[in-house]
Amino acid sequence: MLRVLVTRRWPEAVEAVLADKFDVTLNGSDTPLTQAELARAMAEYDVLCPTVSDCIDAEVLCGGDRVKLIANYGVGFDHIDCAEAKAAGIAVSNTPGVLTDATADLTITLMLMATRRASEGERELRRGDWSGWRPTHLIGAGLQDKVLGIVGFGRIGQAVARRARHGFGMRIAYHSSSEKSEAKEVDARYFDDLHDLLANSEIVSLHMPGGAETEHLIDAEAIAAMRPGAYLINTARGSVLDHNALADALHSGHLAGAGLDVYPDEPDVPPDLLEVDSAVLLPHLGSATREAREAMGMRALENIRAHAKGHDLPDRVA
Ligand code: 8YV
Repeated sequence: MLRVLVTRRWPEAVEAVLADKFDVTLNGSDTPLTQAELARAMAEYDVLCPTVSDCIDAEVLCGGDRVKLIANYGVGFDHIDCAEAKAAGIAVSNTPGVLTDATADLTITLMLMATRRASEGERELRRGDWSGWRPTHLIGAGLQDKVLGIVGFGRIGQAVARRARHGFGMRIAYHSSSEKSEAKEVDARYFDDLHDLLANSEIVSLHMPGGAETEHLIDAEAIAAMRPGAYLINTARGSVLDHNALADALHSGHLAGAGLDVYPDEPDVPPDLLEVDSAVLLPHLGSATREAREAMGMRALENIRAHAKGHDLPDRVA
């Protein structure tokens, strides 16, 4: 029976199915495993199931040669050194598709919270500072007819576009490496140049993968290219955005607001942003629905099953 290490607790229903089929060890602690523990696991288990809070770097991968599958619990896999895994003969899988709706819903949540100043208002109310209704109190921006610029038009970017277009009457624009046929369904305008997209959008939402290729794609220059009074939403990865530049743009008022779910060094949050009222800050909740988290576990399980039978992995990424 394959020995499987699950680095963080999964929903109980999925753990039960997994434990029925494999010899499973669950990290029951509330904290992630250390790098040394992860490295040791490479020698002690056949399958490793990490999450975004584990850094599976070259040093970890060199810890032993027993693990032959890394079945990631999540769609993004920039926390895994896939080139090194491939060189070591370790397969890597992810869980695409099953968290698309949950993440798109949270993106819309952030967009509404930022444009309607929801966090700011709730903080004011809880402090006891609300003096009652008045015509000019906490005025935000409506979404109807606004241009939503989507950077990265994959599954999640497209799901956000559908919600924004069909649910809120927004106009959609996008930037990605090539034009996508799915854009027709939402009448989306393609921008080959990222800065052109930024300059033409009132709200920008980031949906590109993390990793070296997209690191700080949204830097000070990109933020300067955004329209004065625009909003920036990030449910992709913290690494894609220069948070100092964002904090400056919020402080100066160049941007009217931002909604963030991800950060470069989680669980740390750039301190400058904590002080800005116009930043809505959530703790990486993109896939945090019962439905998505169970489906993610089942999807990881499908990959482990395929691996156990010597079949092709349904979701192989390396
Ligand atoms: C997951 C995510 O919950 O799937 C992803 O890439 O960012 C998430 O929302 C997280 O990665 C769990 O590993």
